[in-house]
Amino acid sequence: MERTLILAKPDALQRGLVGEIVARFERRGLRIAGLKLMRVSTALAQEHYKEHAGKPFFNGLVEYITTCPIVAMVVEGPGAIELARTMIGATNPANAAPGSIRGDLGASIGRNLVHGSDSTASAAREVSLFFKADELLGYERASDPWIFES
Ligand code: DAT
Ligand code: MG
Repeated sequence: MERTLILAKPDALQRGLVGEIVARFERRGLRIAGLKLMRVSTALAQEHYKEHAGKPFFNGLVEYITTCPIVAMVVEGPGAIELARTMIGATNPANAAPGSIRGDLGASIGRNLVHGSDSTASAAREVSLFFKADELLGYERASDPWIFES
């Protein structure tokens, strides 16, 4: 079982695509463990994207992610980190496979709609940056209609 951080970024909210994005993860069979509308502070944006500090696009990236609320979500399931990355598609929508979120809905690398953690270590780090432990909820196994066997 893995958990990964998904962000519907400001362009997803501006374009009214949050429902579409959440629905894709639900339909694929990943479970929502946390979900909230929030503003990203400059400090949180810089920490979240710190691997990119110093790159030419860093300041624009931080500025953009802080301009408008985002929807932050934690989804869980077996292999959730890689599965979510595949569903999101390549960073540049021009290279993203049709059927992926960026490949179906995105057109620009700076407005590529969604973030997904890229490794076990980054998922753990990013989930804890965006969610407190008590904001992440489990499910009752006995009445669980989830598609994966336990
Ligand atoms: P990903 O979001 O696929 O994990 P990343 O971690 O390499 O991609 O970069 C984080 C974000 O930074 C990415 O979603 C969009 C932006 N970005 C990356 N490379 C860029 C570039 N060359 N020009 C503009 N924005 C870029
Ligand atoms: Mg990344």
